[in-house]
Amino acid sequence: MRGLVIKTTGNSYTVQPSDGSQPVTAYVKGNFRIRGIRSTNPVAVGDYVQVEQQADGTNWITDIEDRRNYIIRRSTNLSKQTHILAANIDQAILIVTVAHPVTSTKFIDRFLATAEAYRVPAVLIFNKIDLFSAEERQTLDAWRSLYTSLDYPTYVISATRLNPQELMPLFENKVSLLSGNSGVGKSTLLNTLLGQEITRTAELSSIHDSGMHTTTFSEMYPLASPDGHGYIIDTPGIKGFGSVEMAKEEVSHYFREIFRIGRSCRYGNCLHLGETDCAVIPAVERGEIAFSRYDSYLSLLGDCEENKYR
Ligand SMILES: Nc1nc2c(ncn2[C@@H]2O[C@H](COP(=O)(O)OP(=O)(O)OP(=O)(O)O)[C@@H](O)[C@H]2O)c(=O)[nH]1
Ligand SMILES: [Mg+2]
Ligand SMILES: [Zn+2]
Repeated sequence: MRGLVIKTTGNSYTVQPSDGSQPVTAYVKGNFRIRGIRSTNPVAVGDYVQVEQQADGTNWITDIEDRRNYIIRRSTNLSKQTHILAANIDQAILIVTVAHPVTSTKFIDRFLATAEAYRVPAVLIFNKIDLFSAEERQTLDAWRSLYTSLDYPTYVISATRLNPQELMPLFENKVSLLSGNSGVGKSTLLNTLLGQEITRTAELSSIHDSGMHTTTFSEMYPLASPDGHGYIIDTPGIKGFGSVEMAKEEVSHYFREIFRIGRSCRYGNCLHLGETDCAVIPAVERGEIAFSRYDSYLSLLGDCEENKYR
């Protein structure tokens, strides 16, 4: 049968059969490898797999369908081994608050750039609007119109007063990854959407002595929607979504407007740092590119410099 992997533990997987029957526990043969990926875990949450039942009743994963996308974490900085946190993500959702606590635009832009790099559609949810002063509301409006102008879907909510049906269409029939700074209201929103207080079953276990691998057990939580089949992924590893290694030349590809305008620069490899006939800097000066976006771009570029000897 075909199914969706909704939970991984050390050596077993929970698979939700595509026909809607009860989830089953399945195992993976030790020598199972996916072409071209050196990963510490061959199967990840979000994978569509084939499961075959043996005569003794045990279920084995025999095949994995090609992934649309996946989010990885390098096991260690130096290692080429990677750990797949989740596969086939439909959208990455960032919860943002302009105050209490303030989410920096650098953090937002880093998240958006990472989502672009992984080819995962990104969505911004602005939360805690019940708390804002007039000035904070102005900031909210400015941020919202900036990101809307870049074609990112935005929502404005108050998670503590939310009727879950309001946001259900955004989550329904999709696998969503939830991210955001501490205190922005992720758990509040999650509990509302799932209709229950979820226990944090995502466990983190590291084998520090060998320095070889870190394992994250991931789980997708089903939505509390009567007929929808949406899932929300929330694991400790995914909280760090927003830090991916990029080559310097690549960074501007993940800032939509900088990429678009940068195509008019004289040099194809222009980093928009003051090169001759750069189209980006004049666009920043004219206000066509928001200064905060250019600033975030520079900050991400700076990170690449720092990491170049790693
Ligand atoms: N007034 C107000 N308070 C909110 C809102 N959403 C969340 N809160 C409160 O903000 C606090 C933090 O919310 P959490 O849901 O725990 O935040 P979190 O993102 O899960 O934080 P971490 O688990 O630390 O990452 C709690 O006291 C919530 O009740 C909102 O829309 N309005
Ligand atoms: Mg929380
Ligand atoms: Zn340029």
